[in-house]
Amino acid sequence: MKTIGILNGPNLNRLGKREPSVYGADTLADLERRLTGEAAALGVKVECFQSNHEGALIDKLHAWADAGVAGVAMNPGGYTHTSIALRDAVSSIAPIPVIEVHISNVHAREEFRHHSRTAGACVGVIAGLGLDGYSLALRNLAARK
Ligand code: DHK
Repeated sequence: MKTIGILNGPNLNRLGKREPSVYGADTLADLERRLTGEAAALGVKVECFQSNHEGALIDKLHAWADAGVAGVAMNPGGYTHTSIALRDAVSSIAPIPVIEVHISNVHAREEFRHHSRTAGACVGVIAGLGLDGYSLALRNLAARK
């Protein structure tokens, strides 16, 4: 059975409490439960990981690649806009597909959120669709050969 990684970066452990008007009322546990159920229906498995630390996110991408994950849905949080190292980590696990997910529409927010350093290494980007973005990424990754 295929495994899809769900990677969440800094401050996403605060989902449900953090600016609910931007990020919604569901918690990270709610999201991970939802994706686990959806994965079962798609005939795949998800492995979920969240960290507030850049290096831990990079280490997890490497570990998932070595373990043979079929793809990764990744919300790098604020590292989206700053991290060359995380982008390089995505490139380092090619050709494993990584889809970048943002809960909010980053393009409708502050200027500094308009540019992603990581997106160019990803196969696609979903932004502004709330937690549905993760479900759509999961469905796309599950359907890939
Ligand atoms: C999440 C964050 O933590 C922000 O730093 C990004 C992203 C947007 C999101 O919409 O999920 O700018």
